[in-house]
Amino acid sequence: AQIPLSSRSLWKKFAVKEFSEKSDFERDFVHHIETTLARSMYNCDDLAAYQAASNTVRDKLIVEWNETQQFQTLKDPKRIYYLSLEFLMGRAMDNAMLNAGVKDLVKDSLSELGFNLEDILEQEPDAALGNGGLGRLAACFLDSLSTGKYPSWGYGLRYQYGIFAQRIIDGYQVETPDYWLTFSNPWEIPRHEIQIPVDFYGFVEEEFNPQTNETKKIWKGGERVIAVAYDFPIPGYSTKNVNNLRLWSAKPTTEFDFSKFNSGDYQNSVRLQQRAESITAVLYPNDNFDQGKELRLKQQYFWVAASLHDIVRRFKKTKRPWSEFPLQVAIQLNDTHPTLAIVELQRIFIDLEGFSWDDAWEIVVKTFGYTNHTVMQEALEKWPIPLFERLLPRHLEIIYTINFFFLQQVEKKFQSTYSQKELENLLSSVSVIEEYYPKQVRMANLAIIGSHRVNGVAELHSELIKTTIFKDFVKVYGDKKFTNVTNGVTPRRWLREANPELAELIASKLGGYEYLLNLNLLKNLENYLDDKDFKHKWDIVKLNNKFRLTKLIKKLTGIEINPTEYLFDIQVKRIHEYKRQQLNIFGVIHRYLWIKSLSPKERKSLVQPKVYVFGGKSAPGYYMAKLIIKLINAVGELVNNDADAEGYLKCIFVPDYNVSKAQIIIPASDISEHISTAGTEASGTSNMKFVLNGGLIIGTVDGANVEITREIGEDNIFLFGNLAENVEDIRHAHRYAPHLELPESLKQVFEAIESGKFGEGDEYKPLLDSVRYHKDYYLVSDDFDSYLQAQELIDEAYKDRDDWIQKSIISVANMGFFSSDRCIEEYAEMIWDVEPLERD
Ligand code: F58
Repeated sequence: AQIPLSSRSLWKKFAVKEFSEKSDFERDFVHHIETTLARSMYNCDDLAAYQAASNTVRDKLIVEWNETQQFQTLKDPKRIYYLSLEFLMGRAMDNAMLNAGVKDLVKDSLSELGFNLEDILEQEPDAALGNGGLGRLAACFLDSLSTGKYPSWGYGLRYQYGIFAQRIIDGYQVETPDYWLTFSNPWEIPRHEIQIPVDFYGFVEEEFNPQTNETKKIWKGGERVIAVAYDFPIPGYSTKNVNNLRLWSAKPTTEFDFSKFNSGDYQNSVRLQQRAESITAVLYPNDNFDQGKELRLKQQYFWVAASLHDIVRRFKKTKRPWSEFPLQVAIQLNDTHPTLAIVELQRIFIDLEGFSWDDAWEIVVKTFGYTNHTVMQEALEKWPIPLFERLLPRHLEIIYTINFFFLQQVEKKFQSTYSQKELENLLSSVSVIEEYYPKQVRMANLAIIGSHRVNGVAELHSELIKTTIFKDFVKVYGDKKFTNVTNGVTPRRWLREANPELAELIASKLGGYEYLLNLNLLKNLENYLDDKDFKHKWDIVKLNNKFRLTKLIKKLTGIEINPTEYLFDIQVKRIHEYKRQQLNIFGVIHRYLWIKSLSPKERKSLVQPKVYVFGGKSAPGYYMAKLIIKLINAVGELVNNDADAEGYLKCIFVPDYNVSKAQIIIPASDISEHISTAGTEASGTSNMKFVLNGGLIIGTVDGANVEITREIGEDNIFLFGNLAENVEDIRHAHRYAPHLELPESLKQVFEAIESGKFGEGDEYKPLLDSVRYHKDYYLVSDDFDSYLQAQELIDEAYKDRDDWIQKSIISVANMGFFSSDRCIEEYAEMIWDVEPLERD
């Protein structure tokens, strides 16, 4: 409804003004305390202060968010829609203040009002709607999209429970629910007026139209759920541009199943309603867990259907011809989880808008792009046909038709040059349907066929997908369809917010914070390599960050560490066999045994004191990963209490690793570990964050480590281990060696574990056996000695502190490439064909 012209001047007179002075902030803060929270100065703790402060900052965002959205509606540019089942946002408040440039103002105001900003910020729960790298990448991309002024929306799910909170009890991981919405969340705007019905199950009917002589398929859904929109404003840095992240929440329909009701089955008709809410109740903490799979597919369709409905509605409002759809809409699929969007859009065009198949399909393919995040076979999504058919009968039909036309095209292309057998093999490899028992839908194949571009997330990874899992698609399409966009991270959160002291030191040399918008400016730090005072300050910043981390460690584990004495060696990421935390902890044990073998005098002269810090969650059903966590904690228990190791070795497991802890942990590293078996880590992004914060890395020649090495120079990184190109041959050899011959170093470690030093030796048998007797799939034994050598080089290099600082500065100076702003520019140019839109 529009406001009559005669009333508009009144509206304009009272339009909300953003605060820009301390006194405005203070007035709004008190207003929120007294009205929004119904509290007073006599009844205001840190939590209430956080809520009032965040509401005040939020109000400022909302004004800009509204104006941005209105402006974009008016200009109607091409928009990017980033579909991700995960957005691992972390906290919003600090980021919002920094991006809006009001942090100092808020800090001073709060102090005048009797509060300490740092304590207030601690009150905010993390928005942890993601598992790891994939979800955090999506969050960095949103920051860069807003900062780069790209008209864009994120679409995801508003889980009531994010990734579980991890507790460590007797050394074991215990999962507890993360209910993050206990207090009202000021960073979301419920849009109760935006309610989109989503159907499941049911059947497909054919309708004959005698006029056109055509039959039409109509899907009659059997269960209806309502998608309610929640909007999260995403501020850009140093711009008034505020984009939107729309997360859907499932609600029951108000329609009632009267057949059940009338037959007296009231309880069941209510239960069906309650079932609706379960769709967005919880983020799946893993994917190798078969139970609950149907709900996961339901989540995917629920999200995709609601998002596409929204996107199509927005397009239709412009009254443009359908042929302009791909000129106005770019949809990026973050992994295969949203692949159903391809099918849903085709369904909308065919069944609801009455397009011909070919017209519809041409638009669909031009609209979508697909990002792959893994080469590991077991991680590729597949859905059993029987389940699919029950839940989404019409979509399955459409998939069959997509596949039919695609395979026909392949056959035509190869029938004259391929033998019958070769052709059959090719067809069965690229088919969307896997013909085993049960038959399955291969989502990656569908995503490739339905997109105009497929990208990997680091150079090595993008090459690997072309030569391994998707090689047959390269035969079909040539390699133009396949491209690379190396990942990046936002320097706003991962430098300025996480490491304010380093950010300020850098700003003092580069003439301000402009480098946060053009990270290549960091290169100018190389002008200060001989500046003694600068290098000294660089060193002090690192030490201060170590202090900050040891404070956190003390709070979480009770363990006290004097940071001045130790080199900090950190590995924080999801616990996975391929990421090889086991290699790291075996290395720690090796070092411990060595320290024990030395006399006190030898220790003093030979041992570089080190703290090993681990952090990360295991999927709840991942037995081996949980065993690794247990071993790390058991090693810590022994080592941290051994007088011989005092002052030389500490081993810490930081419980419940998350984004806000990462912001404290990452700036404190001297060395961080990125040691996946070569060819398994698609990119990695924490490697970039660590180096950007002045830490060096020990790593394998894997993922983005390769490009980091190219940028910063191989003198500034500690690489080790077998290369990806050799991994398959080594695995092959292992298969024919039922008992692997271990290197002497690893034998000692295994003996120590089996002797019961770290609790019941038997407990770790599966972990040791996976190396000794079960083919050592991740090449732990092959890379162990090379890993130890790299660690020795680190100890040696750390002794020359001046040279170490030099390495650190050179590394940071050359990290410009790894800004997620650069990623977004590459996507915009190569995949989306969109331009930024400046607000006037
Ligand atoms: C990660 N994938 C890659 N998946 O492992 C990492 O190398 C890369 O840097 C990052 O993506 C960003 O490209 C990842 O995090 C998941 O967590 C999936 C969540 C959903 C189920 C399957 C795993």
